[in-house]
Amino acid sequence: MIKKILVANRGEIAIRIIRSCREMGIKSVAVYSDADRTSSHVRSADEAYNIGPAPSNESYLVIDNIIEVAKKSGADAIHPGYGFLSENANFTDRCEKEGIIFIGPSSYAINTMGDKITARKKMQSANVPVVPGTTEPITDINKAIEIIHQIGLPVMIKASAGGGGKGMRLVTKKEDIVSAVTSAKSEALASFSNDAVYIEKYINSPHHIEFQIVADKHGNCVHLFERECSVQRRHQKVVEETPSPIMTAKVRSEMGKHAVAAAKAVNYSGAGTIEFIVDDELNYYFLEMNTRLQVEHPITERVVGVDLVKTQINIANGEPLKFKQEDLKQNGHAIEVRIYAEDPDNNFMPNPGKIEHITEPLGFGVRHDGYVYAGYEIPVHYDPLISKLIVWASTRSEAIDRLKRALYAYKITGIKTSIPFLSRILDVPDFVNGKYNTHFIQDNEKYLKADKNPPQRVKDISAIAAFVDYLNNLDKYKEQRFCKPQLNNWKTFGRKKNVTRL
Ligand code: MV4
Repeated sequence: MIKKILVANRGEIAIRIIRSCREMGIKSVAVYSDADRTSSHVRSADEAYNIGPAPSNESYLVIDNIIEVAKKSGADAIHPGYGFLSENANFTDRCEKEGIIFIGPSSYAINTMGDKITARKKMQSANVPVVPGTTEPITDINKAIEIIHQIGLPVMIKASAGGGGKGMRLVTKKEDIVSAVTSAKSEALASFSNDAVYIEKYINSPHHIEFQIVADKHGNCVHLFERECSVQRRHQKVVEETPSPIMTAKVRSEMGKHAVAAAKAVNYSGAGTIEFIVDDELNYYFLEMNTRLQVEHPITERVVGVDLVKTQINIANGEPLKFKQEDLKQNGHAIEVRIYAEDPDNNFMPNPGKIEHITEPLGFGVRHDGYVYAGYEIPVHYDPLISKLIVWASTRSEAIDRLKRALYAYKITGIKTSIPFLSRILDVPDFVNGKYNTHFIQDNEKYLKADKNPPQRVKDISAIAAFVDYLNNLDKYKEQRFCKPQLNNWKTFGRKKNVTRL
């Protein structure tokens, strides 16, 4: 039985995992880089250890350092969260070698799904629909041209080691085939040290719909329905919701069965996600499998009523799933938005810096998974995700109203955030009507741009508000100008290395 878990991650997801540990009576161990001494995941765990300098390849990605802390602290298991080492099969193998439970799938499942060509072959043999295309790496350009003639243009050239849009080329004209294959191969080699590429028919304006699955080590596997993730910007998800506004009961049930078949084909255990691209006629094709807990897992938790982190831990303990497929139902509607420290009105430039003030939204149907606090300085070294706002309501329309209300109440000063952009999305007619695909953001630019010239009355009110704030906080303003900034206790405390029991 797992008694102590090392959380090999930072920020909001580390806190999310620690919460489930505490509810299960499991001790938690946080790790932190030099840049993260003041991050609140350090405080929420039972113990915390420094694992190196700020850059993640010197801290959160260093397998030796994490294993060393696991041993020193006596952790019997490691939860990798998402990103960092979560889909690194070497890390999984190393944990096994050291007798530490890796809370996730086998290295075989990670490797098979991580290589897209191998995954496509596996899916074909399990009768899971894949996008028409090749299941062998392109070695001969003339053969590639021949295949493209059979499939028909347009096609996508994709890196086998890729995913999330890297090493991908769209080919619309015959003349471009050779250069697209050549450049995709060299980009794949540079990014992944693997130049294998394959061909897929291009699916125009697809939806990104993914299915959550969980599988235990006794051969039981169920799906927890879909998440609609088509609102994306540069392959970054912005809004996720469940149920998908375009789904029908029949297609949902078929896709769910295929998602389970996909997981079973690699003997999967743990929580995972099967990504599909779906066209307007609801034809769907396996795209890739994410062999980790995902950022957007809370919407599934809310609608299905299952704690996915607890489920992962129970599976790692060797327990059978506590529910069968027929026990699971979708209840109501959940939407998540990702709040980033970035300036939506300046090309989404990352905007790390010090949070002056934060008021988190509360109330019925609102969940806020974050990690920042007033006075906290967001490090430049990591993903600029500040938090995730998740709302639930019995209908989609009420969920949208609730999310608007929560975003209205959410106040962060000191840095720019994506909050205003997210609010604008919720007013776009195509979003309100649930009629959107992966082109949503580019198709709705005119609705999503900030009004550069607010009405005079808004400027007047802002000026008055700023002046009233000044009058009410004369002391603070003086202090800012003439005093040294107050020493932050957490910074002082965090300066000691290998602090236990923070
Ligand atoms: C595609 C596609 C159209 N046809 N494959 C982008 C990220 C990577 N996971 C796969 N991606 C796509 N693959 C074929 N055959 C369109 C995309 C795509 C996309 C997919 C999901 C969500 C957002 C997207 C944005 C642009 C392109």
